Amino acid sequence: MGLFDFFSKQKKETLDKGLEKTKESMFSKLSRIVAGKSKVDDDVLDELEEVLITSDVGVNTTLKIIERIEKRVAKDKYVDEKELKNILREEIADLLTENNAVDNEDFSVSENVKPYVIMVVGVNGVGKTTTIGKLANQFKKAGKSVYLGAADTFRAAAVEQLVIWGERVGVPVIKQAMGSDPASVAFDTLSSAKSNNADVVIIDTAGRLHNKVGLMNELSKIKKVMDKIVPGAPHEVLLVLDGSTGQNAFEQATQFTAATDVTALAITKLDGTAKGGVVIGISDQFRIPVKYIGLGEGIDDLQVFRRREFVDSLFGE
Ligand SMILES: Nc1nc2c(ncn2[C@@H]2O[C@H](COP(=O)(O)OP(=O)(O)O)[C@@H](O)[C@H]2O)c(=O)[nH]1
Ligand SMILES: [Mg+2]
Repeated sequence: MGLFDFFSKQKKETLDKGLEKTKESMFSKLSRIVAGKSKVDDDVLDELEEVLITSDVGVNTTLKIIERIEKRVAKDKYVDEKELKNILREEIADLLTENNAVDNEDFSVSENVKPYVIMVVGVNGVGKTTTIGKLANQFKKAGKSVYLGAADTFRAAAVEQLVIWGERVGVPVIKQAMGSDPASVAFDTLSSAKSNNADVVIIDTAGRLHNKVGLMNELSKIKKVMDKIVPGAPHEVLLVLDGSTGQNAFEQATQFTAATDVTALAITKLDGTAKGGVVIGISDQFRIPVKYIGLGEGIDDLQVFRRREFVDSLFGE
């Protein structure tokens, strides 16, 4: 069982509320295609395919889902809207869980690895700093001592924002002047964390994807420096993706995972978007696990992604 692994009512409410728009959009489309029909025929399947694709599930994952449904309704063609919803829910849940029977947990911070280092990457504006603040809060609440490193030195506002999160959560933020070497900030952060016997370090970075080689070099340099101070660091490289950008998030996941060794994904801003289906596609298409989902700007609006819970919330009771 993970550190923060209790699924409270409040968490479920946050999840349900966050997925509301995706749900509404998906189900109004679904209702339309099955209205007045009692049979899942080729037309219904074609339209279902369109619903899933326009809900940002992605073409490959959609085709897999349709194939499963085709097989399933082959012998039992007469279904109503409620049954179709149920079939869809079950097939999506099964698809997402079949390769990976064990559901996600929080980052397992081992007592033997000190400090446990998480490097956070992703393009500007996706929610890296916010996710770091929320994560730091979760670790702190679990009794861990946390250090944050402001290695997004590209913009002054980025450093400032992390400092504000540090104050809010009550954890130290190691920073340097804007424009300084990110690897040097990472060095300082890991050194301080180590000498203070901290449990967790989270490093913010700048993600400038316009220059892939430059980004790759910068991230490798930061990693190399970390490994010198804490052998094996970073223990996790968390790629943050903005779920509200739909297929763009897919694209970014493809590019970043090619540029650096990403170990986990976080998909943010699922509240306020109808593109939440992207989580289904990304979770199916990438072998790297979606660990966290962002469901709002608040400090508690970050949850461990659990596939079954997610699908259940999306499809209601
Ligand atoms: N609604 C919503 N907004 C978010 C979420 N995560 C981040 N944001 C907002 O997205 C904007 C950019 O976030 P930030 O952490 O600065 O992104 P960064 O540039 O990647 O560090 C900020 O206004 C955040 O409040 C989320 O899960 N939901
Ligand atoms: Mg930032």
